[in-house]
Amino acid sequence: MVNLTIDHKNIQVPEGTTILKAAAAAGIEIPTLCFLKDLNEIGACRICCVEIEGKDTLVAACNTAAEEGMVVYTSSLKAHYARRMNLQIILSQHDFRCAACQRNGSCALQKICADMNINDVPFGQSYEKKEWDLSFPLIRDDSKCIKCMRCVQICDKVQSLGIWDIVNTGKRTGVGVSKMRTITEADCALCGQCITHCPTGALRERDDVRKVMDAVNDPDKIVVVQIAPAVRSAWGEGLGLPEKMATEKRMAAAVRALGMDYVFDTNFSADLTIMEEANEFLERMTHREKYQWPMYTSCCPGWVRFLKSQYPDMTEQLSTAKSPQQMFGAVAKTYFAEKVLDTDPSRIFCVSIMPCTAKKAECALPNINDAGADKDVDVVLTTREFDRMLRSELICPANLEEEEFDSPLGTGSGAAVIFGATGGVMEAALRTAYYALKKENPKPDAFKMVRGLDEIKEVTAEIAGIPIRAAVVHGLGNTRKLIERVIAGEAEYDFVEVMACPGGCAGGGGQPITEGREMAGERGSKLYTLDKKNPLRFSHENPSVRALYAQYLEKPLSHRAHELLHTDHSG
Ligand code: HC1
Ligand code: SF4
Repeated sequence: MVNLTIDHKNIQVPEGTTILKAAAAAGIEIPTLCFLKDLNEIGACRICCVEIEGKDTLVAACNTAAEEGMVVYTSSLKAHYARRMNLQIILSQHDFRCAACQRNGSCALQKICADMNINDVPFGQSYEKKEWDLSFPLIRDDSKCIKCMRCVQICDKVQSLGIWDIVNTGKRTGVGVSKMRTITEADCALCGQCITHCPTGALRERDDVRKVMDAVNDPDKIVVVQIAPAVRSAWGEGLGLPEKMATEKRMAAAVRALGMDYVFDTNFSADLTIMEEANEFLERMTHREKYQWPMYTSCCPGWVRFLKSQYPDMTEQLSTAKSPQQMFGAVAKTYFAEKVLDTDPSRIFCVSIMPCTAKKAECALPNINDAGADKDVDVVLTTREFDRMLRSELICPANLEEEEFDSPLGTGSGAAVIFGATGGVMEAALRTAYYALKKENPKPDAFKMVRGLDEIKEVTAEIAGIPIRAAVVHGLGNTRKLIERVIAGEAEYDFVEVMACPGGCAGGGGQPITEGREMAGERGSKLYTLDKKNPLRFSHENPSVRALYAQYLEKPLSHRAHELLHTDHSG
């Protein structure tokens, strides 16, 4: 242990602890901009500079270890003025037209400048603005980049893709797509983790709010909305809504208040996915020799992009089941249009609210549209876009009464809502596989060993004498490790769930930005609570899914089900 004082407080910390952590342990918060715990502790922004008694130069608190007898001042005159000056230098290279920035209100730079009472920039301004394909779901704006390196580190160390790197030299040094590629040439999975970890507006999603409002205002369009499982665990964060107000039923009311015609639930089609995917898995197990193993889940489009670019030979190992988002679109524009509304599918405008940026690319895949209309899902909005849309349409959810989802595509089980947390798809699938093999339900929580935030979870579930070797992984770096182990023959599985984002969709790249806090665990817990409270715990018991099979699809893996609900991932 080492003893030191920070701002006159005596502190004892283990050897090797940084000044930043030591201060935090004593309740002293040193501001930072580039710091990302365990990933980016490089002192690049110099905002965390502190003064140490007896030393002429200031040090960065995030990468300087506390030493025995150190006397640290976090806001001495010298430290305070250096911090201000460093901020002003950053601002001199930053387009600070905050009023017209997507991150207005959630920008770490804006907040620190406000906290530091910065009201002038005594230097001339100069920043680069490079061309970018604005139709791509992920947008980089160099004029907002503060070269903190967070995106470089998250993409490299957590997602193992290394899409970003330092580019150019001298005064023009900045961050851009690595290896001289454009973003469309690079293998970006579109997970959006670089967006949620960017402190400013340098990275953002393509904003599709206008397209949705145009459809709402088009009298010929019937706007049908689906809400992804994980969105309900986070939408209130971006609006400052107290947790008890941010319910799924109040979200349904808010969607209606926006003028949408039908509010449905991706949980419905997550149950449908389980019916198809669990049966596909059992089918593959019956004809084991015909397939490469393991079978991988296919509902996360970031993961599917990753697999197709990094391990293209393994594409056939993906379940052919479309994601719940795409199954929903296909069902909305066939069954719902024909059997419920008796209308032409081209009148239906299908909007998804997703915690995800990769879903924007998924709905545009050429081979994903089977309902006969233009696209099965027309527009995907992230949770952040949904929150912005509510604000710009002057809707205050706190003033709305809770409302039910519409029927019939608005009913989902507890097994479906946990799709939004890492392990949830596997747990839901095992619940239904158990029923398929044993003709009776397991205890609803029988497979809870796949929950939690461990990097890779492995379990062998013995059902009706058949051992199912399952694994669950989240984060693409962890996924690469798992695949490499399988390739090397060090691990063998039958069924693997992969989610590209750490924590699963709860930590998705389209969720509200919570600077300095990883929220996936907390949001995931909310989803497990919703599962527990739901009287329906099994996908195969969803009455709306049963009706869909009885009236339209016949049975899982039927010819019609294959046409509408499966894909060969060739798009
Ligand atoms: Fe997900 Fe999924 S869980 S991929 O994270 O399979 O986005 O929430 O909607 O499609 O259900 C996302 C979440 C979501 C799909 C489902
Ligand atoms: Fe990397 Fe994901 Fe960002 Fe793409 S979206 S650059 S894969 S972190």
